[in-house]
Amino acid sequence: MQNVISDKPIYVTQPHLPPLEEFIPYLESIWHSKLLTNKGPFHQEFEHALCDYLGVEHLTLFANGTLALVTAMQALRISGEVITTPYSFVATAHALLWNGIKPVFVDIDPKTLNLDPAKIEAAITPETKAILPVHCYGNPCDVEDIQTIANNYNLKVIYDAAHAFGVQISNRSILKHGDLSVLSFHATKVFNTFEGGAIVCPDAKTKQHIDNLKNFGFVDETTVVATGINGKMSEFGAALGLLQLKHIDQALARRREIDRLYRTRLANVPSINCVERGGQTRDNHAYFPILVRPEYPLSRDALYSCLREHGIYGRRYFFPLISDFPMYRGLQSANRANLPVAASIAEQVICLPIYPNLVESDQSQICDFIAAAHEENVVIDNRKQNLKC
Ligand code: T4K
Repeated sequence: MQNVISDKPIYVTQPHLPPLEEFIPYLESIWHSKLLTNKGPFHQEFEHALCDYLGVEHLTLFANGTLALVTAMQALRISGEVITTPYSFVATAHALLWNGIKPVFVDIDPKTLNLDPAKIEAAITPETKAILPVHCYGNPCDVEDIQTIANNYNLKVIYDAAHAFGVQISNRSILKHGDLSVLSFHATKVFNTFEGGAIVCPDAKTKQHIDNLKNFGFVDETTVVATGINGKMSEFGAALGLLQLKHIDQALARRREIDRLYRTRLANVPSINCVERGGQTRDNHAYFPILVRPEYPLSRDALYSCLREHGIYGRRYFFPLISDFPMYRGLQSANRANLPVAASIAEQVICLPIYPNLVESDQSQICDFIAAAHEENVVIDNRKQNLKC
């Protein structure tokens, strides 16, 4: 384990970009028209193209996923309490606080790592107005059970689908579930527009309302009907998105190969579990999370550090839990005793590098490295902390 795997760092992800020369004509068009933002031609074209690609009827583009989440709550006039998962990126719950909404954390299912529907009902109070589940890593939530609970208690469901670009269940877009679904097109996502996001809406009226909200609440030149925000995607982002759509299938195919190789190579490493896919009929392989079980000779953090020392920058998505951050810690639902599954998974997870340009020999060595840590005489102290690799 003395060898450095790669002479350059391997990060958890690397943005997928089209050939630069293909983007130049789009830039020339923007420079020529001088239309930079505010629903320009690329914005309109990208919305249509994206609806076609994703198999949804209506969506509205945003500058990023976080603004889209904040606006989704505004659009449905959510207040009071919202049930959500602690096992996500912090933006999920921050979107609630920005709206003055109290997050109520509910534990996750040990298999899907998404909000556990069996635990939702116990957290519902008269103040509960909505459920905000996350399709974590692109793995589908239990959408049927969640909808049944929402129907029974008259709750809205807003999916944080930041990881779920292109995912389908039963050959249908997962984004069609719930009242709204929110996407992220951040640089680190499967599909990127540098920064970007979108809200998938059920009908034209909702889309129009959100279109107004993301433009300060203007409905015409002189009329403002709501306390809107500036959430608009620029023409630059929309143009890049249009071009990215031409390459996305190839990128997803490469991700599928990487996912398959990891699963094959890590299958026989004791105490390393690859998180199972969730039965989606179309996957996006957005992340490759492994769980480092307690029986593995190194602690999760020791393996994580050791990988870093060898230039492999996996990430512990999602550690710490959102509920452990200072602004959430004081909530009753943030008590770890309430969230045993999420707390345990957060202590075990490492997301390994996955992106279309990941070189097979590098990936192979990452797998060898993880296997070797198990097989070779790795020197550790009793608490598995001080690894010499
Ligand atoms: N909901 C969920 C469930 C989310 O996961 C997210 C975002 C959101 C909502 C909010 O959506 P946005 O408002 O972001 O659209 C990253 C991303 O910043 C964040 O978008 C993402 N989730 C989260 C899971 O991961 P960091 O702090 O881990 O990113 P960073 O900058 O450390 O990047 C990771 C690695 O990627 C770097 O080590 C190198 C590589 N990288 C990154 C960037 C930004 C590049 O090679 N080039 C780049 O430009 O949060």
